Amino acid sequence: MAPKKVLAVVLAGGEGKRLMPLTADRAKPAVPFAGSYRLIDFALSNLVNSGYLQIVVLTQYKSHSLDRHISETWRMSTLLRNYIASVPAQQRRGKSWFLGSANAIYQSLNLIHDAQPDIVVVIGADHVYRMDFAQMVDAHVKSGASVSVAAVRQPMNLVDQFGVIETDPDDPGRIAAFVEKPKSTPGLPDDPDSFLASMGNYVFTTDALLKALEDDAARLDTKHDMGGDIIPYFVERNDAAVYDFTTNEIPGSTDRDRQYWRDVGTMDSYYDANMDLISPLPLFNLYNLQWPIYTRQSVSPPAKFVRSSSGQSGEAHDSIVSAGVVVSGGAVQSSVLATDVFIDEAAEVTGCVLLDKVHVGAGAVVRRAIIDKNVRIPAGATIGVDPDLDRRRGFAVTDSGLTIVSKGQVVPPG
Ligand code: ADQ
Repeated sequence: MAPKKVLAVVLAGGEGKRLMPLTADRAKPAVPFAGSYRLIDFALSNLVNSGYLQIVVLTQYKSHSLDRHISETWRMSTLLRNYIASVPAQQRRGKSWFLGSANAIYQSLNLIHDAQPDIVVVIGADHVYRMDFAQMVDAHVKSGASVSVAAVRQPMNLVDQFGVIETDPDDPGRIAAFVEKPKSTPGLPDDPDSFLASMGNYVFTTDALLKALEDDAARLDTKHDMGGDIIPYFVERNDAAVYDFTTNEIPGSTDRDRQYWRDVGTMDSYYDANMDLISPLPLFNLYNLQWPIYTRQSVSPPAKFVRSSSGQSGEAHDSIVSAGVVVSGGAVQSSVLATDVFIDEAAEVTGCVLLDKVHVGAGAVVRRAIIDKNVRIPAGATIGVDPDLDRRRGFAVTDSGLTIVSKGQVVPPG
């Protein structure tokens, strides 16, 4: 098979409402994850490791920290026409911002016309996984369809959060029906508690994508959404193939690790995905250097664990601890600490995700909480111990009892 010229389009302009308050001030793909990464690093690492080096990232909503991260971290040589370019909404087709994910691509068609690819790979920017898109592109070309949709099984309780794929029993590689975020769906024949979810990753034959976007733009009854409008457009024409994520091979990965895929769309799933990394045999392995996940290297000094002035030792167990962290006489358990976090003496941090530069004062107790960047927790304060008290102090508390303190929130002492 002759190699195909591929342009990758990363959709990074969504608001990420369900990740509030972490997305109050930043785009969802820029949300920090696993200590030193941003969510978008997983999508971009997958593309680069797949050998796809012409990548445009379509940004819009509160995109400053995302644009900065891309330009500082993902600088690439323009030699050989390799690039990762962050492209903000520019109103190239009239006076509206991106109306939906399909409209984001429609407004950016100049990028496709410039690159003249055979194939356009379109992916989201807010999932944690490893995937070799070159294998999906090969399968797409073999399928003869105009679009291929990557698919993975998900538990039935999440059905209203995903595009649901029904395959054709006579031709299991074809999509017979596709419904975006239905209230319910029949389970799979061999597993009634699961359904087949779209991963929001698509491979298109370029001409077919261009025609679908033009047709969509001319319609009135559309939300200009990839999952809601463009994929159903191809399914109605019996022209959509499914790509089974579980067949994707990753060098250096165990079966468990290579089948890991998490949509970190809500605070609870964001928290759980962080926790998946810290068990002794983690569900997702950040240490597979045959398929590295790239990110910005911090200039902070190495982490250290020291005795406080009163002689109490600083320690961390079953935790990820990033550069610049100082644990000075406090105890950290089952937590993810981002860069430059400081834990003072006799403080207890258990089951937490602390983002950059969080300061936990002496004797403070923080449990099952996500603490956003720069928050200072005063000496003796408690967070995550009494959910009603947390709510009264203006912190978000999820149904599962997870407390979130957002950027700029002041934690009262005591
Ligand atoms: P969602 O993630 O809920 O479902 P959406 O909110 O459209 O769909 O986000 C998809 C991607 O597009 C995200 O990376 C987002 O940042 C981006 N995006 C959203 N609106 C945008 C806009 N106006 N401009 C630019 N980018 C935008 C999708 C699919 C489902 C699938 C799930 C998998 O629609 O079918 O099951 O992803 O998580």
